[in-house]
Amino acid sequence: MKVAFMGLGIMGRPMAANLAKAGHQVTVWNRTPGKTVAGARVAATPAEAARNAEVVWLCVSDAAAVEAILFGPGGVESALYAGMVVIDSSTIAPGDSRRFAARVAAKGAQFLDAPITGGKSGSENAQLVFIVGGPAATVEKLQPLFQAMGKKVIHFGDVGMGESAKLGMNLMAALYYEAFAEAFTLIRKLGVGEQRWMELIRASGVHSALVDTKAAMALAHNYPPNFPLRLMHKDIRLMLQAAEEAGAKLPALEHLEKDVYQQSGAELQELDFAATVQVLEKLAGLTTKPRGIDS
Ligand code: NA7
Repeated sequence: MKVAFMGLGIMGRPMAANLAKAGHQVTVWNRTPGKTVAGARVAATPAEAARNAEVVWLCVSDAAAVEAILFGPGGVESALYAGMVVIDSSTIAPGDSRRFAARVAAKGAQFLDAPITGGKSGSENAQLVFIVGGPAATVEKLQPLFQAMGKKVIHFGDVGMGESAKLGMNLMAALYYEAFAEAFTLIRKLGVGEQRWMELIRASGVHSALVDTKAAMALAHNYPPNFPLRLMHKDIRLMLQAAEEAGAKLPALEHLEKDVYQQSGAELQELDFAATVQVLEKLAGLTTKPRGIDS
């Protein structure tokens, strides 16, 4: 298929590369020039990338970025035509997805939300899970593209429902990691051996893939960004906003945002969100100095 891919960040670049690798005709655009993808053509503007594309795929930081790419100067809007599909893998508010869908539909094109989970490694290894909202027939039509980048597609209904489901899932990731981080801080203060304690966690019912990945970072005090802290903070704000609009109260998440994420300094923002444990370590007077991953 002819695909225009917008946003070559941690997640987007490997996604575009996997589309090209699977034989699709890919044109890429990124706000900051200079980023390239093997086998893909580079366009100077979103409109140029989108011209003649069957599908426009976005994966950018936030709703402001999606809006700028679609409707800003040199945006995709001028290239929209009836039958074209715009699909957005950014995590944004469900209401923003619906707003963009209405504007895209005014030009006869379709908009789907398809946020992703799997992190940097999932994107690189084409193991992403797509969490999709939009017309079922279009989801079906896009299967070859989903397959080139991921391992699973879960369809939740109308536009915006993918984002809603993603926010619920990331809420668990944020709080679950916080549970680990607080427990890890406590056992260090109590003098329990870290490696021996991990043996207990791995043998117990609280063990999970998330603990495996993030615990290795916390043990090494080394946080290469799989999912950057600033983006998890953005998602937590979206969850709290969605909860307020829907009339739900999320006390633990409110505390996490205020007491941990708001206290994370500028130096932590580009690190993986596992680096939030450093806020707790500082409060507890524990060292946060990097050490070898095997120590
Ligand atoms: P990154 O690695 O921070 O990449 C963000 C991308 O978004 C990158 O290509 C940025 O371009 C682009 N961006 C950011 N703001 C804008 C604006 N205003 N206009 C155009 N493009 C913009 O994020 P990830 O790849 O980890 O994550 C992407 C999404 O998936 C995000 O919603 C996550 O929550 C999930 P740049 O190179 O900075 O010019």
